[in-house]
Amino acid sequence: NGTATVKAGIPAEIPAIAHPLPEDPAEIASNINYHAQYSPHFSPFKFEPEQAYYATAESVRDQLIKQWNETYLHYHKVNPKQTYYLSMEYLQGRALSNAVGNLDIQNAYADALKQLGHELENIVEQEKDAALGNGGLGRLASCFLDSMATLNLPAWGYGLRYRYGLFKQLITKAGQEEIAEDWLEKFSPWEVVRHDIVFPVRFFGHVEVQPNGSRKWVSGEVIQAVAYDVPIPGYKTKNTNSLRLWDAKATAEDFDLFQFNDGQYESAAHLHSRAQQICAVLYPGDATENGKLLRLKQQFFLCSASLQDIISRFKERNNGNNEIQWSEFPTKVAVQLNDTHPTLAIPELMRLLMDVEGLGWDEAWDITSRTIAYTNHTVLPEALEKWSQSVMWKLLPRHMEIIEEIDKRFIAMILATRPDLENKLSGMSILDHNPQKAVVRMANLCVVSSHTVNGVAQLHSDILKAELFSDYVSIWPTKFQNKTNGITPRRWLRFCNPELSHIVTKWLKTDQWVNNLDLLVNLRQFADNPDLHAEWESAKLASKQRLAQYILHVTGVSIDPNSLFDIQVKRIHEYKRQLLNILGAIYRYKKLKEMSPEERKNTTPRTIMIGGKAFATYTNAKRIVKLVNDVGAVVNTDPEVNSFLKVVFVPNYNVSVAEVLIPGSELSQHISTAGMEASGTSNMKFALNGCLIIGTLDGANVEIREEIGEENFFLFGATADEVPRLRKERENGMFKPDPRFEEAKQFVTSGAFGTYDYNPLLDSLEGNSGYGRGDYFLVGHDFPSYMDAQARVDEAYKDRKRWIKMSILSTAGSGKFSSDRTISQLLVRRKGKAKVQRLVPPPSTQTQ
Ligand code: B1H
Repeated sequence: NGTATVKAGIPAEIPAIAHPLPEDPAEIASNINYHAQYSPHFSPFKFEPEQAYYATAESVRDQLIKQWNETYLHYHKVNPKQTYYLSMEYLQGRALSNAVGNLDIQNAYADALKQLGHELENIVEQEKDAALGNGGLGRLASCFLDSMATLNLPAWGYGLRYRYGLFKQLITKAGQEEIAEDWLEKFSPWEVVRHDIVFPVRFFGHVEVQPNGSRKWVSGEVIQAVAYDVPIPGYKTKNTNSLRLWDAKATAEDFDLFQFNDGQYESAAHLHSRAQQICAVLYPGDATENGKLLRLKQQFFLCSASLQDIISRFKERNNGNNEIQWSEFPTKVAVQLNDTHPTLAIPELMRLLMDVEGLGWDEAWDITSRTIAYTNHTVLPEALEKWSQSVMWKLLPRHMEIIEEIDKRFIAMILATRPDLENKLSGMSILDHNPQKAVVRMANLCVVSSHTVNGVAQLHSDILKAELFSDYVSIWPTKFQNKTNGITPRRWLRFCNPELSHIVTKWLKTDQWVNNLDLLVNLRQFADNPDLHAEWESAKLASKQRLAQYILHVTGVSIDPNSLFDIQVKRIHEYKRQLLNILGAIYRYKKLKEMSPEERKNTTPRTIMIGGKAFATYTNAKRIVKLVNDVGAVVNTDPEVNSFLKVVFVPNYNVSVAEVLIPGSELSQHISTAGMEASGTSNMKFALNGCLIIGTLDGANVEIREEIGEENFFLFGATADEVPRLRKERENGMFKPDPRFEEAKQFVTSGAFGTYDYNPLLDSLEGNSGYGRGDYFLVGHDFPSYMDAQARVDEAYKDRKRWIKMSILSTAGSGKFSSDRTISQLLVRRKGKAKVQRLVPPPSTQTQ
C-alpha cells in the first residue's frame, strides 16, 4: 500500500506505476502525433521541427506527470521530512534532452521521431534554455534538483517565474549588447499552472496591535502568488520532484471597472501593472532606489509565498488529531537558503508562526532556527547584501520589528555570556547601528538564525571561518561547515558527451558510474593502455569537430580541430581575470609575429575561446568583452599567424552552449585571484570531460588538483594567504612588473587592435590602491607565472601520450565532484540533525 516501511524510518518504495513507460516507437509516434493535432498551439497539418518539438515535449510530459503525481501522493501518505531549496536563480537549460535521458526513453523517442521524419538531436535544439539565473549559483541549484530527485529525496525547489530571464548577449562593433530573452515567447511545455495554489503576499502597510497584545500587519498592497510547477525527474527512478516557480498577479477585484469606464485605463489596472513588475526580469538594475525596492520585493515575494505553501502542506500532513504539533515542524521541514537572497524567509517564518498561528516568540524562534540553514557563496564585499533600514521599514514594517528583536536578543546574549566579544559587536550585530549606514546585514541575520552555515569549497569555508564569520565561530563552533559543490554527472557527462560516456562504460564494464561517480577512479588502471588512448583521442576529436562546426555557425570563424582547444567560459568579472587570459593571448600573438616561419612551426597551435556575459552596468567587464573581440578580429585574419593562433569570443554563453563547449575542450582556464572564487563549478565539468586545467589555488581548484594529482594540473599564481601582502606591496610602490606584462599592455595601447580607448581598462592594472583599482586582482603579479604555466601546457601537448594520460586521469579523479555527493552531505548525513528520510534506497544500491 506504499506506506509499509522497509527499514526503521525509511518508507517503502513508491507504488508500482499503473502505466509503465512506453517502449514501442510506433505507440510513441502516435502519441506525438496526437499532441501535434489536438494541442491547440499551432495550425494543424504543420509538423516542422518547431511543432515536432512541442508535440514531443508534451508527449514526454505526459509520462512525467504520471510519476510526478504518484510521487506527490506517496510523500503525502508517508509524510517524511521534506527539504525546500529557496533560490532566486535556477539555470535549468533544456528540459527535453534531460527528461528523455533521465527516464531512459531516449532511444524509443529517437526511433519514434525517425518514423515521423525527424531526428531527436535536431528536435531538442528547438528548445530555448530556461535561463532564470546568472551563473554558477543558479546552475548549482539546478544540479542539486537533479541530484535530489535521483537520490529519491523528498525535496522541492522554490523560485520565481521570471518573464524574461538572463538577457541574450549580442556582439556588435560596440561590444556586448543586451536584449530581453523571451523564453516564454510561445509557451513552456514543462510548466503546469496550479490555479488552486495561490497565496496573498503583502507589501508596505503598517502594524496594528490587537486587543490581546499580538501584532498584525495590515493594509498596504496585496499581490497574489500563483504556483507554476516544473517536474524534476530523477535518473532511472520513478521519483519526480517539483520546482515550484511563483508568478505574480492581481485579482479581478483589484481592477477598477469604474475608473476604466471613465477612460482612466492605467490607474484602473494599477495593481495589475505593479504585479507584472515583480516577475518581469531576473535582477532588475539596482542602481536606482526604485530598482532596489523592486529587487527587495522579488526576494520577499519568493520567501512569503514559499513559506505559506510549506506551512499549509505541513498542516495538511500533520493534523492527525486536528491539533498541530508545531514542535514537529523542524522534523518535517528543512529550508536551505541559496545565499542571502532569500534571507527574508527568516522573519517571514517568525511572523507567520507568531502573528498568524499564534505561537510565542521563544517557540517561533526555536522552530525557525532549527528549520533554516544558509549557504554562503561569496566573500566579495559588493555581493554581501545590505538593505537600507528605511527601505525595509517602508516595505516590510512587521519584518523590521522582528529583525530588530532578533538583533536585540542576540546582543543581549553576547553581553550576558561573552563579554569578551563586546568590542566585536558593532560588526557582528544584524543591524548596523551606525546612523550614517543604517543597513540590515543579511549575512549576519542568516548566521545568527540558521542551525548550519556552509561554504562551497574547503578553501572558501576556511576563509569564512578565519575571516568573514570569524567572530561567530567561538560562539557556535560546529555551526560552520564545508560542503564542496558538485555537478550532475547526468547532464555534464552522460548526456552532453555520449562518445566519452560510452568509452567510460565500456572500460568500467558498467554504467553505474552515472549515479556513483566515485567508480570513475577505476579508469586509473587503464591510464597507459594504448587501446583506451586511441578511443579517448577519437572521442575527443569528434567533440572538437562538433564544437568547430558550432563556432563556425555562430561566429563565422573557422577553427582547426587539430589545434589545442583552450576555453574560458564564465561570467565576465575582473576577479575571474579574463583580462589575464587575453593579455596572455596578446603576448603570444606578438611573439608569433616576431618569429620566423620555421620557428612558428615548432609552436603548439592554439584556439583560445572566451565566452560569458557581463552585467549590463559593469563597464570594465564590457571593455574586456570588447577587447577579446577586437583581438580576435585582428589575429584571426592575420594570414601570417592564424594557423597557429585563433582567438574567438563565444557569444551568448549559456547552459546549452556549455554542453557543446565542454566536451570539445582540452585546456580550460580557472584563473581567479586566489581567495576570490568561492568554488567554481565549470572547473568540475571540464575536468570530468577529460579537459586539463590551468589554474590558481582558488575555490574548488584546490580539491580538484588534490583528486586528479598535481602532475596533471597546470598551477600558477599567488596563494590566498599571500594576497594581502602582495596588495600592500603594490600600494607601496614595491612592485616590479615583468617586462612581458609591460610589453603586452603596450601592444594594446599602440593601437594594434583598433582605435577603441582601452586606457580606462588598462589603468585598473596600475596606479593607486582601492577595490577595483591599483591592480587589486594582481594580474601583473601573476602574469609571469601564468605565462610559464602556459609554456608548460604547450610542451605537454606535444607529447600526445602524456597529454591523453593526463586527460584520462582528469576524468578518473573527478568522482568527488558529483552533486550527488554534495547533496548527501548536505541533506542526509548532517550530523546530529534530524535525518531526511529517503523514499527508496539510492539507485546505486538498488541495483547492486
Ligand atoms: C556565486 C554569487 C552571486 N557567488 C550575487 N555569489 C548575485 C552573488 O546578482 N547577484 O546579486 C548573483 C550571484 N554567485 C557563485 O556561486 C560563486 O562565485 C562561484 O564560485 C560558486 O561556484 C557558485 C556556486 O556556489
